[in-house]
Amino acid sequence: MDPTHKPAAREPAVAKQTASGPIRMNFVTTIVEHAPKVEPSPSQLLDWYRQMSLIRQFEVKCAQSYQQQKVGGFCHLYVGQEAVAVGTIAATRPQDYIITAYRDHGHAIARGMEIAPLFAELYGKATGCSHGKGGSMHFFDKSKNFLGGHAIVGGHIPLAVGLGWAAKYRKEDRVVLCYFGDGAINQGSFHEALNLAGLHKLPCIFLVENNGYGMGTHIHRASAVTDLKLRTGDAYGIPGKEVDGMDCLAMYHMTRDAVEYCRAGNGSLFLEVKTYRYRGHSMSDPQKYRSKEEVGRFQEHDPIGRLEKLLRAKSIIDDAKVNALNEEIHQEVEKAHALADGAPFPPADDVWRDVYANPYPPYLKR
Ligand SMILES: Cc1ncc(C[n+]2csc(CCOP(=O)(O)OP(=O)(O)O)c2C)c(N)n1
Ligand SMILES: [Mg+2]
Repeated sequence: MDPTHKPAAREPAVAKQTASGPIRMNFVTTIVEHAPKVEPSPSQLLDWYRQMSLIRQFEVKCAQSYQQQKVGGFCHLYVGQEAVAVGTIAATRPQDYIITAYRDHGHAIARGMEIAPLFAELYGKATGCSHGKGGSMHFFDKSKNFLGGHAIVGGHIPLAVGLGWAAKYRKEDRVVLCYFGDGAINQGSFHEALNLAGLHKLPCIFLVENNGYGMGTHIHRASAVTDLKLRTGDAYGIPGKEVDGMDCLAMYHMTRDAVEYCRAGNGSLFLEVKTYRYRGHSMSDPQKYRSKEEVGRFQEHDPIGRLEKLLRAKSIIDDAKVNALNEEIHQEVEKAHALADGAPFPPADDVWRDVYANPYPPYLKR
């Protein structure tokens, strides 16, 4: 190589023609803050605190139930990441689509799904949100535009692009919020999907919950470029931004801006959310790849603790209110669990249902 060679100067931001008209190529990785900052009300803050606490207690009960062998299949807990689902979904409208990967309990609860059908789904019961056939990784509620719960890493990202395409084609006022883990970033599906979203300026927010690990592999051992927010601007014309995923308020404000940006027809966005899972990858993870000290360092920034501190500083809650709220949530979780526990399993011939959209006659048992 010529030692006098200097790399070419970076191409300046220019207007380029795309399939859907001119866009400004975005080499800058921050997005314009479009929406005026609207501070959440005390009741909203309290509601988010409640939701995060409900997710955590739900997950703790899931872990217990799993150990009692009530849960079939895999189970990936969301403990530590609660602020991401709660803060982001709070900034959406009910018509916006939510689609996520297999660590989906928090998103389903933040979207307003009842927890009894979620427990029932984990236990394989007929009253489960997916009739007991999906399990932990396939929570789903069409009525709430919560479109899963997907087990294949990166497999749902093209589906999110399809949803964005449909919304744009039908001129519907909808935004798609698509969550995935840092492990999905190097999947081909991610790159194919983001290329199309960038090309057609689809109303999609791609949100990577970067918890530092894909199963037991640290991101630095899996990715050539670990500053994820940089990876879609130059490549696909989709600006990226980084946010503290342990801060519910930061998540809310950032998503509010992002949703406004997409709704205004500016195209897609990519959000890198720095977060951390306190539990293992799944229930059967001995966690040999990290130390207790590392987990402890993140727990010092616990998202529920941080919001609680803010609520106390604003005199919205005190010890008595915190205790009452936690007891109320505990009762709600126990009641929902008991309901699911006592529910029937699906009848055996249910195995033939929900296989095809238009059932093939021999399987059409009823
Ligand atoms: C295509 C595909 N390859 C491998 C797996 C096995 N697998 C399940 S979870 C996982 C790690 C994904 O990590 P990440 O995307 O960071 O999500 P997190 O578990 O951290 O939420 C892998 C490799 C899979 N489900 N799908
Ligand atoms: Mg991860």
